[in-house]
This record gives sequence, structure tokens and C-alpha cells, in this order.
Amino acid sequence: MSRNTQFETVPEDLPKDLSEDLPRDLPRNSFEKQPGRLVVFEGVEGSGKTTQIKAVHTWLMETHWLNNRQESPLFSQCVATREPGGTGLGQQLRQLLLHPASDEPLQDRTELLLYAADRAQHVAGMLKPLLAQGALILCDRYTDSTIAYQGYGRQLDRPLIDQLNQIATGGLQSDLTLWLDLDVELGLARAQRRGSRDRIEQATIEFHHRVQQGFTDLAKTFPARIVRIDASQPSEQVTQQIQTVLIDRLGKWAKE
Ligand code: T5A
Repeated sequence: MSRNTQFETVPEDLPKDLSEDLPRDLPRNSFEKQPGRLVVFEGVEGSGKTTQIKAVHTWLMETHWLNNRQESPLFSQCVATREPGGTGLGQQLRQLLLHPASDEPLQDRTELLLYAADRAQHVAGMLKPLLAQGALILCDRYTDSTIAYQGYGRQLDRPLIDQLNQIATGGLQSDLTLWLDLDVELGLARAQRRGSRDRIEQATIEFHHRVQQGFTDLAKTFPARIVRIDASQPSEQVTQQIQTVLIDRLGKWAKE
């Protein structure tokens, strides 16, 4: 999908004299009406996150929450991003994680730490500065993916994962997580129609079923934050489901 490329990576504790490097189109410290919001899209391989983020981004830009022709839109801008790979460093980590040049097996804990490094860079360098400036962020995967893939999939210790998620995010949680629920086999088939499979898509079917169980358990545990979307429907209908959830949620945020 097309990612927002309008800005450079911004360190969290940006010294004042470097603030000129912030993106030109962001009203620096002036968007005080509403803090930004983080909306995350989660799901198994090929569940349609990229497709939906693109569709929802296009739709949102025409709504009164973001339309610049409106007198006071709720958000300064809408940004689409992803994990891994939302920053320059993240893109290199994504390559190491999904398309490694060497045959040397990536150890499970190494994999976990690389995802955490990507997230730490993404949160401090991009998500937090944008949220502080009132952006609505649509993020393809976040902390729940680590719990589902490294926790349930690789069966690494949950306390270790929670601790690393906390370190990497500094406590930044999503305001809303849209879980695109789709059968594992269907998702893998969709993903594979696009061509070669990445390192994680090549994992066993049992691994992917455990990941799906992870998302199912997370949705049960955090019903206020995680909303299930039936991703087995045709793309336009999936978009409509997401729009319904977002209209409700954005309306509530507007009143806060
Ligand atoms: N990971 C990530 C971890 O293990 N731990 C972590 O902490 C994090 C953050 C990321 C990998 O990293 C892992 C998870 C992943 O394995 P990725 O390439 O970003 O790698 O993988 P995915 O997020 O799975 O991305 P995909 O592109 O594979 O899937 P999407 O984005 O969910 O699906 P999308 O939109 O690309 O659609 C796939 C195909 O299906 C079609 C599309 O046209 C496309 O061809 N499609 C539909 N077809 C029919 N009906 C619909 N409703 C359709 N929607 C889409």
C-alpha cells in the first residue's frame, strides 16, 4: 500500500533547534482541539489489512473529520503506516525479518527483539510526534501481532512479550483495534496468489492456527478496544463494516 512519506523520522525528545525538520504541513503545536488517535488493523496473513487501510484512508479524507475544506476538522491529517517497516530503519528490519539474505535460521528471541526494535523506532520517531500534532493514524499491525505471532505462534513467554511491548511503546496503546477475522487457510491462499511467500508465511499451518487463536483470545480479553470485523466478505462489504465502527467511534471521540 502507499505509505505516508511526507515526513522524516523524528526523534521523541527532539531538541528545539532541530524542530525545523518536522514536516511542513503539520501545524506545529497548533492543533490543540483534539489529541491524535491510533487505529490499528490486525489479523492473520492475507486478511485484507492493506486493502482496507487504503480504502478507509481514501474515505476518511473526504469526511468532515479530516476534510480541510471544513472549518474545524477533528484531526490535522490522516496517516497510514505499518509494522514492521514504518520508518527508514524499520524498512531495513522488515527486510531482515521477512526476506533475510542468509539461510541462517532466525532464532525466536532474535525475531522478537527485532520486532520490538522496529516498534520502538516507530513509536518514538513517528507515532508519538504525529499523535501530539493531532493526527489520525491507521497502523497495519501493532502490539497484538507480537502477542499473537511471537506469543501464541512461537510460544515465547507472555510476560517477556508484555515487558518488551511496554518498553517499545512507552505505554502507547491503540485507541481502537480492528481485527480482520478470516480463516487462516483462506488468508494464506489470498496472500499466496500475490506470488512468493515471505519467511513468516512459510511457517507451518499449526503456527498460523495458533496465531489466529491469539487474536481470538485477545478480542475476548479486550472487548472495548478490539472490534471484530468479518473479513470473509467481499472487500467493499468489509470496508462498510469498518466505516460503521469508525463513524460510531469518531463521533464519540468528537464529544470527548
Ligand atoms: N509480525 C508482525 C510478527 O510476527 N510480529 C509482529 O510484532 C508484527 C508487527 C508482516 C509479518 O510480520 C509478522 C506478521 C506478518 O507475517 P506483512 O507483509 O505486513 O508482514 O504481512 P501481512 O500483514 O500479513 O500483510 P499481507 O499483505 O500478507 O496481508 P494483508 O495486508 O492483511 O492483506 P492484503 O490487503 O494485502 O490482501 C491480500 C490479498 O487478498 C486480496 C487482496 O487483493 C490481496 O491480493 N483481498 C481480498 N480478496 C477477496 N476478498 C477480500 N475481502 C479481500 N481483501 C483483500
